[in-house]
Amino acid sequence: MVFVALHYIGSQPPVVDYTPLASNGQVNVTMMTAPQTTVTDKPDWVTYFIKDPSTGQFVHTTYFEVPANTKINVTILGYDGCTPLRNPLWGHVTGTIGGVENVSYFNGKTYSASQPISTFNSYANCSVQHTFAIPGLGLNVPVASVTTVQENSELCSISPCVAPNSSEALAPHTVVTFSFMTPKAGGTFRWQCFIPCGGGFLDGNGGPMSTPGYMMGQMEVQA
Ligand SMILES: [Cu+2]
Repeated sequence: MVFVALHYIGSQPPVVDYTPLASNGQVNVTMMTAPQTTVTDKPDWVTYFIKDPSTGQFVHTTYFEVPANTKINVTILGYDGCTPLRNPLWGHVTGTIGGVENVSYFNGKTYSASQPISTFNSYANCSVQHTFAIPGLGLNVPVASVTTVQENSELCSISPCVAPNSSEALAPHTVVTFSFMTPKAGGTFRWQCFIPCGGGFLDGNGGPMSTPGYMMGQMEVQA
């Protein structure tokens, strides 16, 4: 039996602690992107959620903790629709093991086979929804989106998108997986989305883009 605590530090979002679950030098971390945040008082903001491995529930936070010198296997359930990147540079996968992310597309009925992708052209195609980037580690992962107009019009409307006893999990989405190594020394690493996805804010950079718990957060590395 492993107890995983959610740490609360002041008014910060809670920290989902994956450290006790690491074994054989690796640990699995699961996140979700969502087109809205119906569990908060900002229901129209786009957001990330992180899965609490002890309850299986998605917590509204972007703060998580992992051990140092460990392979982090990340799964992002990408439930939001596409938005073009402002800088094509952010369409490149960097800092992951193998230089790729693996993407499976769920069109509402079936999952496609997972395929490795290293570069997205979000201007040419509806292909990216948000990014997961840790600048301090050189990590940049464009989160693939579903690609068709129809899929983008059938997105999940209640977040988190896999609420129990809900049909939301059947909404079109992607499953993005990738791995990276945490550094040998501990520390706090800020991460963020580089898509200006704050709809309704100046340049798209306000609101969820600049508020911890939505499109930016922290990875605490425990030495
Ligand atoms: Cu974003």
